[in-house]
Amino acid sequence: MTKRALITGITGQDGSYLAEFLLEKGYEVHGIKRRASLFNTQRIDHIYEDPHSNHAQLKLHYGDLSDTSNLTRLIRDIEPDEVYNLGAQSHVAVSFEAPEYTADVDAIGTLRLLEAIRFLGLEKQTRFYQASTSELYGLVQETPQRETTPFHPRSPYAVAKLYAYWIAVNYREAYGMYACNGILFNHESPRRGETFVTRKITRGLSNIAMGLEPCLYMGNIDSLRDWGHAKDYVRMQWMMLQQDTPEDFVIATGKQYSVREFINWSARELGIELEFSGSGTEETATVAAIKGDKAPALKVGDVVMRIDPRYFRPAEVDTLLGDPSKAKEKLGWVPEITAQEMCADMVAEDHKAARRHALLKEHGLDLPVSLEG
Ligand code: NDP
Ligand code: GDR
Repeated sequence: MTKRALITGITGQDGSYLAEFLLEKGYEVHGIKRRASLFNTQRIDHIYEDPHSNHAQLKLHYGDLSDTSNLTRLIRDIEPDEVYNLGAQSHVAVSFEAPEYTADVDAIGTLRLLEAIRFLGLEKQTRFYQASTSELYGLVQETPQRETTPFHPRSPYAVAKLYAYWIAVNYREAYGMYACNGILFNHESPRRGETFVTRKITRGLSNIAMGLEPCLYMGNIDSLRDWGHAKDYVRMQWMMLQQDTPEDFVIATGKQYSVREFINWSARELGIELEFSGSGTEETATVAAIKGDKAPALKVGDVVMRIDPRYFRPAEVDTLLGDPSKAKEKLGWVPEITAQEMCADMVAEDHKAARRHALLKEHGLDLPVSLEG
């Protein structure tokens, strides 16, 4: 029997990798996409199948996590074996600007899905994965963070995700549903949204190297994160739903680096040595040496990074470091891609795009580069 999966957030970073993974496993994959005024399926266009074909294994449906009747109808029609709830307003800084919307989608959206499954009598049939987050630990109470570490969320996003975490646990305990939380630490890829810190750096420095952008403006570069590759992490999302009993798992690499270190790695991938000087909001990064030909627009002494307090958060999560021992012991999961390899992968893709852009510019086809942070 072909298994059916429903993915909310299929157009996002994780949704796109998970859809690829499940299609390779032979699943019929259904995804919810939002109506937008421009196409928003770039991350899944390569796996898109003509809906007129009877054999299409990937099916997209319009919908939104804020719309109860839409979600209920979709679950009724699809009767999924597995639901992966990856849809969310997922940007921590934006959640301070739009706290109510974030709560509606990230917290109540999760409840809407669980309740639809229960209301339709599918609670013993449909397995549920909740995209929980290391942001739940926020102001950390223990290092490294594991499944038993107390939570202290530090943003409207994290508070909304706390509700989602507990409502998934509650439906498991109250109704015997197979529901689990993956408590995932930061994971990135060339498909990462452009305003998350790693992608902002790899894309920004690649653009600067090719003369498309003047300077990178950053927030708190002392922040410490445990970064993995999204490809490794979606494999674990599926594994969690294949066990005999539902459980929650921390997914992390167990290694921690600063944003400043990530800037240095990215620069080195472009053949640039940086020198950091000054402190606080006066800190800058200057080009100290250049090797190779990946940064034709730069010369020694150019300032490529400055601090802009606009990117500081009202409450910051300064440090996160996960302990993935449970995932390793119970599921045999270990991440295969290191943070440095992931960074190299991201810079390679962003530099390729910047070169393409610069070439078009050279031939008079000057497309604007979005500089939104
Ligand atoms: P993205 O921001 O890349 O993707 C989010 C997805 O959710 C997009 O498909 C987006 O649609 C969709 N979405 C947003 N709002 C709604 C809505 N109102 N209704 C339906 N869909 C909506 O996130 P990631 O792929 O990085 O993350 C996936 C999930 O994992 C998220 O829930 C995130 O909070 C969580 N998470 C992520 C981590 C990470 O490091 N990446 C770590 C821990 C948890 P559109 O494309 O139209 O914007
Ligand atoms: P995070 O990721 O908040 O951890 O949430 P993000 O990449 O946005 O920030 C990581 C750290 O970098 C600092 N920082 C900056 N961040 C951004 N976006 N832009 C900047 O200019 C900048 N300068 C410094 C931040 O302050 C922060 O400390 C991500 C999201 O994917 C969530 O959905 C997910 O739940 C968590 O990871 C785990």
